[in-house]
Amino acid sequence: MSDYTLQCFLESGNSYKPALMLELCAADWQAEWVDFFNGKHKSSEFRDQNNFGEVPVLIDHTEDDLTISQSGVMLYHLADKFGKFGPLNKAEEREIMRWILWDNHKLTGYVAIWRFLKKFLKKDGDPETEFMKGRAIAAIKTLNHHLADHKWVACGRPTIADISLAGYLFWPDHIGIDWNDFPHINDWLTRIRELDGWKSPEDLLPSSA
Ligand SMILES: N[C@@H](CCC(=O)N[C@@H](CS)C(=O)NCC(=O)O)C(=O)O
Repeated sequence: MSDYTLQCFLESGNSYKPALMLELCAADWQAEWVDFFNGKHKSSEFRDQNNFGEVPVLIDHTEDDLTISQSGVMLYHLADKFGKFGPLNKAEEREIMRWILWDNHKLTGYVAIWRFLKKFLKKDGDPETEFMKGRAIAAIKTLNHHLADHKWVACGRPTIADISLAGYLFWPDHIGIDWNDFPHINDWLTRIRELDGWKSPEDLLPSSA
């Protein structure tokens, strides 16, 4: 058995976050596909391990099958386990957490729903899609502005904050965004792609197709 099991599916940027972290840390891990589009994540069996009924879930077999939900908590756990991409002091911890919380609420929180409505539910142009798009673009502008004078988001090196924020951003075609319009995000995504061990979501996660 591998050291870690990640319950996940390809279409999920939230799954990609811990998957990329596991890969960048050269962890011994396996993906376990969740049949999200048929509602597996809402089954009582799934909710027994994650009461939120959300994907991903990480199981750490090196710690008595410790089961973790929320990608941000997984990232902190893995940073701690591998001594990589994490904070080196309390000030860095606060800064990384600030960005991960903002990501979950304002960036991923809106980009993921915008993409879901547009790409999977084919509701492009509907009022709720337009609302999500407006909120997502506002967050994207904030990130682009910050990256104008920061190579990495939270500290002077890549951290789990970068991994979290980038979760959905390698799919610009799914939302019809052109990163050339947000050049600092474009350059930052290139830097992430250049990290040793980087792989795309398609290379890491099992597809529902
Ligand atoms: N903040 C959570 C978000 C997880 C999440 O919303 N996952 C989606 C799939 S990508 C999900 O399971 N949605 C089902 C729902 O919201 O009920 C995390 O980072 O793990």
